[in-house]
Amino acid sequence: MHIRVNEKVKKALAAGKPVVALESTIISHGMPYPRNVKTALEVERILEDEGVTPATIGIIDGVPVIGMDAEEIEEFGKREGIAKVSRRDLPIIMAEKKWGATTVATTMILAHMAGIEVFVTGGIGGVHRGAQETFDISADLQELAHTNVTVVCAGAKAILDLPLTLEYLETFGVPVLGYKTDELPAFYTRTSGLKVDYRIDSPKEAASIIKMKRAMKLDGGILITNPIPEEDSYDPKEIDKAIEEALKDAEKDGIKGKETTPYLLAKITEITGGRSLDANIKLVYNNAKVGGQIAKELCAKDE
Ligand code: PSU
Ligand code: MN
Repeated sequence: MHIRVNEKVKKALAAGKPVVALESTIISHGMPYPRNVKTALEVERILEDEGVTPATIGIIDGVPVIGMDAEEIEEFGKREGIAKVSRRDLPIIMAEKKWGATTVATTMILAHMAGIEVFVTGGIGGVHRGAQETFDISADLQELAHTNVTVVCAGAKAILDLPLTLEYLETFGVPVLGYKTDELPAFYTRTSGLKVDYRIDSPKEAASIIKMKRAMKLDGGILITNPIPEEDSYDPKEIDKAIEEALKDAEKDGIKGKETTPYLLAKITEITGGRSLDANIKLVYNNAKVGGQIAKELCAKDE
């Protein structure tokens, strides 16, 4: 095996105890230092409080680490030049023994290799606005189409084309579930005006769907979309304005490909004077809680 699973995670998995995977692109390309590190450690604490073992995944000197320790997370948060690693980048970064931050796609791949079924993050990548011209569709969506991991997120940011993202997921057979909502949440806001396929109202319901899919051998992920708490959510008009401005700046600066998402995230933080970052952090905490509960239900013995 080319991956390193930390002892705590190994033990929990062997004992059939709940483990939740966490990504590292959100740390090194999604949030500024030092709040990225603080957030990553707090997410782990929330999971531990739920009785769940966290496994933050990142690539260190070419080795995918399933469950980085606090020091490694700290280094991930401040080190310059860590590559953003999606599926296509993985063999290169590993062979060349580099550091790499795992996207949703790569975290799913590595979590699945380690035997982890639930993964918590903020937002997934999707079909970008203007993809009809640029073909910019995140590899996260193909990973959801093929890899058996349940991803808990707060929907997708309106930097993306949300209706096309849902169409794409439908085509590739990915169940999109709303957690206590009928609508796809739009990351900073609870609503998008778009319906999800199904609403679920408890971690138990999520677990029973995951188990049924597993029993039927229907490969691919499940997307659970959990809206940001009301009190932390952002004014939709205000955030839309910030997103429009960020998109214009990206075009002006000629930003393309894998740079697009990190650029837009940083711009939105800048434009909102950091307030979008507060919302971003809160929604990740909220997802950790729900994802932890789902992981626990999955491990619970059937009555
Ligand atoms: N969306 C967010 N925050 C993030 C990301 C997406 O709201 O941090 C990160 C995730 O790691 C995701 C990646 O997998 O960006 C998608 O990048 P791309 O669009 O280049 O596939
Ligand atoms: Mn892209």
